[in-house]
Amino acid sequence: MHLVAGLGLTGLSVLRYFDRLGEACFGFDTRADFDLSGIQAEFPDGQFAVGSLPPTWVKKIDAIVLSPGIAKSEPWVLELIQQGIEVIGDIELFARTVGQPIIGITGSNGKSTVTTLVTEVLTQAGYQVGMGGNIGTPALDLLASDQPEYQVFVLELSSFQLETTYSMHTIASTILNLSEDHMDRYAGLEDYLQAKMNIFNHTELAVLPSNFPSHVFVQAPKLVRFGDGSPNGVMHLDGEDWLVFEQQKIIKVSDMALQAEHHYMNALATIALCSVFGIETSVYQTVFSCFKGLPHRTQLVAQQDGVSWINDSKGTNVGATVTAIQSMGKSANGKVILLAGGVGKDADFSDLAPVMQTYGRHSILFGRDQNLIAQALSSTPYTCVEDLSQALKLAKSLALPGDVVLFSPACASFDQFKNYAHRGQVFEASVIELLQNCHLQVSA
Ligand code: UMA
Ligand code: ADP
Repeated sequence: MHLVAGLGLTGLSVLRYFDRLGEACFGFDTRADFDLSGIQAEFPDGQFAVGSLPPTWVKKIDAIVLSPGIAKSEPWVLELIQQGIEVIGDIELFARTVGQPIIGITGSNGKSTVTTLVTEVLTQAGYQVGMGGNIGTPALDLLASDQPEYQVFVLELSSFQLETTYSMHTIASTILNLSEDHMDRYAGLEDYLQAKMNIFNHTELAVLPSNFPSHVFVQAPKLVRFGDGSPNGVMHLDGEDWLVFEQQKIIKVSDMALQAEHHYMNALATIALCSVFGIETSVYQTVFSCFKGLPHRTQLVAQQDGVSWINDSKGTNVGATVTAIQSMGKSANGKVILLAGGVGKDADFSDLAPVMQTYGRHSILFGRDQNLIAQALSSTPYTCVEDLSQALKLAKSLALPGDVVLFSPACASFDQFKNYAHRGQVFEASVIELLQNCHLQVSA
């Protein structure tokens, strides 16, 4: 019997998958306070446990379907592995089930953006596309009976999901970029990279950034690089900057709705991944000239007194926040006031200092690991505050016309918020309230 380990979104999708097949399975969550009532109502015949694994189950388990939030290195998982029990994830089950082409997307940053762009390009080109994975819809839910007959699947895959994925065949796959994340779960960058490398286990086309570590060997029938120094990049031709792919001008950079280096990289990765479908240039032009980015990714919330307030709540690691500071700093007339903090996931925050030296006016730090960020930023001006509301008031008092107040926490959110989206919503609502109140005070 299968043990479905973890009863979050993924676990639920796995339970539904086995339910559709008419296969009984055990459901288990390590959180002792996990509320089983919803799951028990949906699966009245299921057997569920929380806290610790019932010993009577162990000899009946053939395989574990492990949720991404549970590490394979947990002692109880290791014990079962030692007894010869196979550990797979929802993506492995998905890959064993579907016959349609799969495009796989991982990387430290830009995954959701590129997953969405690839989906939009293929949809615009006439394909019925199933988009899922780490982006939010568990992959197995794309196979439910109420779903359309998809012709191609586009999956955003986290390193956690790739740890338990072995046999997935992809028509095209990418590791978009590599910078530290989840160091509370991995021994180091190399360990984290090894998990991500599973995306290339069986791929027809491997898409890699030109600055991908040169010691890493990627085996694939075709390999395409994008970015600086590769033939697929931003090129100055006939007096204009163009995205060029395989010697073809795709779109003038000035015609793209999003302007910044990382947006060009995300677009190039999209073109490389979709190249296996022979997409017309006009399709890319339509998509890139319309795509204004996903919510909570460097989105303008308000402008007042020459100050722009930007929500980048999805900046959940140092690499994402460095990118956001650079792209906001380069385009601003003034300086960046950074609002950062939360759960640091054992990150090294030192890369924030040089970009704040170049582009920053002040950093305002909140949340659990604010002192770790403060240490890294000690050579630049910063203030630690209790919460977001204090951070916003201080930002308002420090900002000068032309400045950008950038909410890019470089951390996970779960010390003070439900998730990054909730954190972004609270930021946006608080900014609007603060600016409205200020306006009323001014006009009163
Ligand atoms: N947990 C336990 N014990 C359990 C099960 C879970 O303590 O038995 C904890 C985990 O440590 C984690 C939380 O519960 O803190 C959720 O874990 P989960 O594996 O149940 O997560 P799901 O609800 O299934 O959501 C997962 C992804 N979450 C994680 O990998 C932590 C979602 O990505 C993804 O959208 C969803 O599957 C569908 O595929 C979220 C995420 O934060 C957005 N991903 C990380 C990231 O992007 O950085 C990897
Ligand atoms: P992910 O799904 O990997 O978290 P997103 O597409 O949601 O990535 O973007 C999250 C944040 O990462 C953005 O707000 C931006 O600050 C940063 N980002 C996006 N694309 C890139 C890129 N190609 N390189 C570096 N940082 C990026």
